[in-house]
Amino acid sequence: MGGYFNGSGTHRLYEVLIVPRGSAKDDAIVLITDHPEGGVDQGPATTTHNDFRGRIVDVAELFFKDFDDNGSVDPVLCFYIQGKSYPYVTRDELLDQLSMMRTRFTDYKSYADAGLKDIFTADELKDVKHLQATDLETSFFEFGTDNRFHKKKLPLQAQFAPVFTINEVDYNKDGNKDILLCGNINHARLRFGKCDANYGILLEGDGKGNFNYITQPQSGFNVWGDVRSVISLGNYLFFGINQKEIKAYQLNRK
Ligand SMILES: [Ca+2]
Ligand SMILES: [Ca+2]
Repeated sequence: MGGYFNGSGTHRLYEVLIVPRGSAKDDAIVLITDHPEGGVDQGPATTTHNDFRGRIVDVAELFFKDFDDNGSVDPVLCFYIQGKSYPYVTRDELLDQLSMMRTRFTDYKSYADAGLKDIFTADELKDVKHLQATDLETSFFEFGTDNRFHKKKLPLQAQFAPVFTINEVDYNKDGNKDILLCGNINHARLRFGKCDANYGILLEGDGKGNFNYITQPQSGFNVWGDVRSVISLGNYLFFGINQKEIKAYQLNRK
């Protein structure tokens, strides 16, 4: 097998390893992300371009409140299209969630151009809670000498699918941290489709906060499915993938 990493689709492990960790000289490094599938997350998480990006002009917004007063919060995710904010949910989904909407939108046409203020009354929108997501890219934030984080773009391949795991590796043993991004979502709603173009994206760091994509043939990674955890044990990387066996990779000796 070619590539820096060899892996197995089963529990077998291939020989040839390395995967040194923690040996890098690095500045404080933080990757901040957030999950498109879960609406707007608070705190560190992951993000991606994916299909959401094409829908966003300015921001994605989440309005939430117990609109029908039944004890459960009703989230309404909205995207901007040509400058106007529209709910992400379809009419059917909205009616399933809020039965009071059945009389307001008796057909699809009436809902087609409806914005938030067309759906809810001013009284209902009073006290509504509001969150915004202005950037859905998986990005690198470098901690600068000014004690502030500065966003730096990652290669386009980092945006191919939602990222759920970030692991530091130093695959070429040059002392500079490299990062491995994994993720994917195969259970996205039909109108978004699958986001599964991440096969284990290895980005080589130059120690100065810049990262270059290492092609899949070069890296050897060919990880399919929804990766939700990657653990490094010694010279091995173990991949926890939804509804699949654990996959293991070893770093080839150079
Ligand atoms: Ca409710
Ligand atoms: Ca390195």
